[in-house]
Amino acid sequence: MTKASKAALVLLVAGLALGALPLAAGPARAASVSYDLFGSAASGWGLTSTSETNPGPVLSANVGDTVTITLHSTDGFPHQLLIDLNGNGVADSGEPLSAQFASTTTLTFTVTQAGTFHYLCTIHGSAMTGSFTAQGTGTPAPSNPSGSSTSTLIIVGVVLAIAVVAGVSIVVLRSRN
Ligand SMILES: [Cu+2]
Repeated sequence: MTKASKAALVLLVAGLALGALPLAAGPARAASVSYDLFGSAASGWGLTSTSETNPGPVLSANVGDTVTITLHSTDGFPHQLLIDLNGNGVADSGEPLSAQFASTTTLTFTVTQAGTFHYLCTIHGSAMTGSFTAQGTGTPAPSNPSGSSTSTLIIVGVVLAIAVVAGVSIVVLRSRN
């Protein structure tokens, strides 16, 4: 094997690896997780309107996931769901917090840290609690709400692979002269 063809082979393998990387790493992380959560001041939270308990159900997701919780008030009173990431019992900047709802609303957030957190109603406090578990490394995945950045990565990978193949062809052609 000549030096030129060795170099070409290395370039080709590197190019293929780079091209395949985004395909392997891309869409696995950014899953969408949906819950319906029913709440009342007297009974707590439940995944159905007839299964409310306090503490309520354990909700779970992976770091990087987009979580959508559709909230329902089953007693007609206003409630407000807080995912209390720092455990201090009050809503702080950066913590997922729904609008107040006396019928229904939707809370959507991206999971950015691993751990087990309490959720609670900011209005009824300890009468409406539960826990939220986030599995993962604690390193947030790149946010990818529309899927566009995965497509971009795939295109970049394909362009890289084509560029490497073109480069290899030139090297091989030159080495023949
Ligand atoms: Cu409440």
